[in-house]
Amino acid sequence: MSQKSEYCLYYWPNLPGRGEFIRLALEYSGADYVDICRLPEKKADQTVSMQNILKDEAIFPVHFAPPILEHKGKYISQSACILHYLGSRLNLAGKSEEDQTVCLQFQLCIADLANETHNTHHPISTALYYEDQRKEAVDATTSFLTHRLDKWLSYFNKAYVLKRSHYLLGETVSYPDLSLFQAWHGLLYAFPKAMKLREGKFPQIESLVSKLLKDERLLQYWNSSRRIPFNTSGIFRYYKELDRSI
Ligand SMILES: N[C@@H](CCC(=O)N[C@@H](CS)C(=O)NCC(=O)O)C(=O)O
Repeated sequence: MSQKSEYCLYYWPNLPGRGEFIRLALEYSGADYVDICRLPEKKADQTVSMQNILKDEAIFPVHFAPPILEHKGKYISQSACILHYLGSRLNLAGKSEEDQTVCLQFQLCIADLANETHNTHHPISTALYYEDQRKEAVDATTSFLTHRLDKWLSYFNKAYVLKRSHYLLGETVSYPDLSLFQAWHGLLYAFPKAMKLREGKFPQIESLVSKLLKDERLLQYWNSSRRIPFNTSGIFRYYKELDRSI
């Protein structure tokens, strides 16, 4: 165990990215955790320790990329898998196995949306800089906004319509609610013009977001310096040339 907190999150220190889906669940539930790469005293060293986990052949299973969660001496990666693991432990995945499966399915869809959004600014390769694929990024963004954004938002919205509730599982907040909240804000940040055109078109998502924005458990974190604002790193980035009225 790297430290004394119950959970330890390894993720890049300066971007919300996929780590934010995990942070939101940990924060909302008041879990005892440390965001290890953001510890002020050892930021650089801890990022190296994260990279060492990825290289360590003594760790099974092997891990491909952050976010990585450490709990009780074991490591877990893949954001949806981490949240599935945390969901029942943090009381954020309903009460039954069926609820847990619903949460995981929904979270995997959010992970797919995250990948597609990332592809808008990195359509050629994640190994290249944005600046090396700017032209293609405009085409990829046009296609995403034209063909995919409404399809995804309609899908998420429909789940809440069918449940007739503010929350995916009905009564209480589950981790995919928090992730959708984050994704919605990410889309508003990355594509303000396109999202403006969609104002009022996905009322259930908007109602989830406004409900959560009144929830003290979330607000304490949302307004704190622990939350990393969106920026031009990570999944949801703002680039003027990709901000299209489509
Ligand atoms: N499907 C994975 C994606 C993980 C991922 O792409 N992580 C990024 C940061 S958000 C990374 O550091 N990738 C390094 C790489 O792919 O080489 C998840 O949801 O956790």
